[in-house]
Amino acid sequence: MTYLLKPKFHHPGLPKNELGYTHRDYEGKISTLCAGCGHDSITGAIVTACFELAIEPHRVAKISGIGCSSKTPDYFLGQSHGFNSVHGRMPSVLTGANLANRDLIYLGVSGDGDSASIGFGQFAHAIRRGVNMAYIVENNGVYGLTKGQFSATADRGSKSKKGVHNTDNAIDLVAIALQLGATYVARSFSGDKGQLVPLIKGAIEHQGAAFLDVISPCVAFNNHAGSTKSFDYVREHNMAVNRLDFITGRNPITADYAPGTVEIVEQHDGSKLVLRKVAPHYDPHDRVKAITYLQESHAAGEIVTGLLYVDKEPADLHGHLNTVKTPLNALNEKELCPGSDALEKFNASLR
Ligand SMILES: Cc1ncc(C[n+]2csc(CCOP(=O)(O)OP(=O)(O)O)c2C)c(N)n1
Ligand code: SF4
Ligand SMILES: [Mg+2]
Repeated sequence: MTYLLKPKFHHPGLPKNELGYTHRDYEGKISTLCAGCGHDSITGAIVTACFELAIEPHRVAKISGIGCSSKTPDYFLGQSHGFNSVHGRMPSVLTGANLANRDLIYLGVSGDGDSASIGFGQFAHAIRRGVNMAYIVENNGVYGLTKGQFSATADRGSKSKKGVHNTDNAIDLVAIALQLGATYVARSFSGDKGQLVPLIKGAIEHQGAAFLDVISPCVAFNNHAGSTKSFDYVREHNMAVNRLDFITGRNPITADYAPGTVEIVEQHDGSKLVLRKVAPHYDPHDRVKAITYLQESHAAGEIVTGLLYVDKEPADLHGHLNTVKTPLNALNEKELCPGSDALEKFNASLR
């Protein structure tokens, strides 16, 4: 893969977070994506979210598949663990890593081709198992890396750069994630940093399967009239269900909200999501209503963005399997191999 290292010098006056790190400490290599690609804005939002959350970089594992979107982990969190896997296989690699070491923060980065076509089964199973992760799809409606073929999230009737109409129905990954039991489900737009950064922070702090679909226009192959994933189309049809600030258990990031229009959602780990409602009566705690709302908005030609659903008390795969609190990769030989008596007892329990 081509890459360009970023020069290390930076302004000595750059603000630092509570760990003493600057924004620059959360960046990666210089992006080689097309100038103006939505994916670069998502990279910027991830850097800001991790800086503001004061995450220790060595506690993050960023895992991706193949595609322009899956290249982006090279451009953020240069001091974190990273694994660029195979097309559509990010979810299973992430699940395995998470089972081996539950102490890391798992950031799954994928594309719409990666997750809605070749990796659709993998996406579905990681979500339904409740793997503790922030799963981000950078959704441009095309296979950007392989020159702009329609992906499975391209809307029926949308037009390619060459003027071809898409005749297939679209997969809405947000609707599927809701149906499969994800405990944090949101959609955003790469061009809306004010909405995207708090949604990423919420997904990272959420202790369960968090899914975030980010519409991210491909300026090379999908930013023309007729595309439903272009900057202009999304700006015209975007309908935000809430405005969101994020407060960690330790440190208020922002508390600038008008009383009476705000709802504070406390997550399991004590971090708080502050929802500023703009859509009347929208309740982000009701899965069935979220699914209905999504369908109604889609029928009305709107793209709903914001936090659509959050479970305040999520359970994750480790909880379902009742694994020990110590990460499995930290267990010693005696703990992993408790001896022949224990094996005999276990075998007897299966007879
Ligand atoms: C097993 C396999 N099949 C096909 C490919 C070719 N391929 C590489 S990237 C890609 C699609 C990428 O689309 P998407 O995930 O939407 O990412 P984008 O480039 O749009 O960000 C395909 C089909 C591959 N690398 N591996
Ligand atoms: S081809 Fe599209 S998705 Fe890939 S880098 Fe260029 S603009 Fe971004
Ligand atoms: Mg794509």
